[in-house]
Amino acid sequence: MDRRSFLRNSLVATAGGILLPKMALSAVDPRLLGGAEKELPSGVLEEQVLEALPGKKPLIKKTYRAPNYETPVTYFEEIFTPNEAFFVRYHLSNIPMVDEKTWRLRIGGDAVERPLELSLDDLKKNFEQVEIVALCQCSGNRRGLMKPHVPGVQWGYGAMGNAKWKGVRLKDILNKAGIKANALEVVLNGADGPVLNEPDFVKSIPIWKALDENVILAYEMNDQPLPHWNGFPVRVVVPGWTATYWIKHIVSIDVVSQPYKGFWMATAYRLPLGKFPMVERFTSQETAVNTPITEIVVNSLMLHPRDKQIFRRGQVIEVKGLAWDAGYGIKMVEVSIDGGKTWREAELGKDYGRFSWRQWKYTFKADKKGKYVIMAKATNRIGQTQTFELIWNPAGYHHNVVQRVEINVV
Ligand SMILES: Nc1nc2c(c(=O)[nH]1)N[C@H]1C(S)=C(S)[C@@H](COP(=O)(O)O)O[C@H]1N2
Ligand SMILES: [Mo]
Repeated sequence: MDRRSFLRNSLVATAGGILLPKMALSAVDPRLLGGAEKELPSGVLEEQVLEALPGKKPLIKKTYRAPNYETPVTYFEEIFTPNEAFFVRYHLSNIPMVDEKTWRLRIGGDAVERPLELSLDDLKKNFEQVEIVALCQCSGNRRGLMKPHVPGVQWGYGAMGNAKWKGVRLKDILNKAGIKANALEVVLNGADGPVLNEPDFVKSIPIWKALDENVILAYEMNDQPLPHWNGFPVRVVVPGWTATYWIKHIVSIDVVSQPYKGFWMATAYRLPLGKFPMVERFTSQETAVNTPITEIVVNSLMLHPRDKQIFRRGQVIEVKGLAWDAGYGIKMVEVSIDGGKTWREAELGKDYGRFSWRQWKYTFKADKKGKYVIMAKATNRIGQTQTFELIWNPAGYHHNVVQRVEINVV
């Protein structure tokens, strides 16, 4: 956003302006961290508090300027993450409250035939409405578990959420504006911006991805208008790709014929080439050594049992959690109760669509006393699976190491 609108808006709603109640000054209850407490750097653990942003439930505060708040894993028992508990991630601290009446979406760029300006009413009335369930996961989810540790927000397990998104297809809007043959990328910018001279958070996606029928501009989340902190009034939803491309408070979309070279594309959100499996590539942004992050890697989260939980001999133990991938679909989740020596297939829950996470469970009777090391590993329909060894990378992305949970049967 430009400097004039920054001055106009900054008094209203910079994240820094409001004094918030601290919900707890002690460390966050480990039950909300789902085991991440074992691996987070110690300074991070001690500084963590639960704090409620306006309109939100108390979430695990990581940083306040810019606002970065993690969802306690207890909310992941529900298939749809409640809007008030959905995680919040920002790079910059000038976050204006957008008025839906004056909000406009500008479509332009050198590879567009007819630049457009749309109001929220235009979006809702003149384009087909679609709904899609999709997991929104930060590229750096679980960064705090990286060893050696890397700089950046020290997320545990909760920088993600699953929601039902309603909106219009980006492709319908681009087609209305008319795309020239030389269109290469689509540049996305939101209403938030820097406070000083940091680079504005602007992202691009390849034109072929922008024209994918699953990519939408969403104005509803779980049947409600988007919460302010999750992109009111409209955000981009790029199912299957990490949330860095899911631009909130979207105000401009430019179809361009040249690779977009801003900081958040050229420098940040990059992976070493060849380290991770990657089907959907962003070739116009690749260099000889690295690539922008694209698809979410196959992953799972065990919600039960909890680490160090104690059970009685003869008790039936339910191992359960979630599994997800970039949208190929989860084929199976295998569970081990003997530290990885043997594996059994878990039962998959209802399928809410290929971009949604999927619940799974496996029950067994604990008929021996002693320690059990429980593990869960998801595999998708194209054969991708989770790793046992961390694939370390300097920005701390794509952590999908198989979890180990230790319980005691007495
Ligand atoms: N306008 C804007 N959109 C943004 C960001 C941002 O800083 N500004 N961060 C992105 C990143 S990296 C993530 S992980 C998601 C987080 O979405 P959420 O805050 O709704 O959970 O928003 C994305 N969209
Ligand atoms: Mo992110």
